[in-house]
Amino acid sequence: MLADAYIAKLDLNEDGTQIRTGAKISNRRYITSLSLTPPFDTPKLYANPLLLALMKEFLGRHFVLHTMGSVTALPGAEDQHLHADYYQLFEESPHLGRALPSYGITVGVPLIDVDVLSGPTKAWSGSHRVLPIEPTMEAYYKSYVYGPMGSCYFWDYRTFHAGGSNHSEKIRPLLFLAYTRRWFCDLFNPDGFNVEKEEYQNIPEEHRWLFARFAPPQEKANLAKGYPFPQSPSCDYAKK
Ligand SMILES: O=C(O)CCC(=O)C(=O)O
Repeated sequence: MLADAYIAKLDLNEDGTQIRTGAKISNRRYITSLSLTPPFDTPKLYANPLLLALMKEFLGRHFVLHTMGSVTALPGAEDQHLHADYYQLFEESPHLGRALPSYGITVGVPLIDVDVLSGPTKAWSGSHRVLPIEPTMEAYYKSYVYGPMGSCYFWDYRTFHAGGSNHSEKIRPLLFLAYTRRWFCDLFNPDGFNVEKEEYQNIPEEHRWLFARFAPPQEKANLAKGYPFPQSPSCDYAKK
């Protein structure tokens, strides 16, 4: 259902070579923002219990859904440029950056069955821990990540990766959900994810903490108290 709704939403030009509503990010590859409207407003997608448990392991208990969108690789899309989703924190202190745990994780959900030829994502394992980065990437193990429709794979915001070429005749949509520690904010992120007042009101109460940055001011304080994960004894400020 998500896949059909997404493909229907794509505004392709007449010869299918461009998507009018998305921003071009590389040859025949477009990023499209998604709003929290049906069918993308389901907790089954953004609040999958297994996924949230994993995110808590990586990000601690105070995390939020930072953004949600999709990257579409049209047939014939070429390899995307190498990039990370955000920088190392404290670049001026490389020894510190290398030691820091994750502050953001991007989760990719293929909306068709993707294999190694139809637009996998290439990721360079361990590159999130290296500063300065080795530009040829030869020092890191390259993986091709892909999976059947509805599966998911994820990477650290600092991991170098790139969308792989699409040699198939099908459009390859990859939905993404990015979870970050709640203090993180990327002011220059072009994905434009936003939750309108009405959409926020439609989020079931038990999941609103994930969207805390869109909450009305009076609700923010309560959300901070109501994080669903057990509190560590050394960190009880959220109770106050
Ligand atoms: O298309 C992909 O597989 C990955 C895209 C990506 O990493 C990005 O646009 O930031």
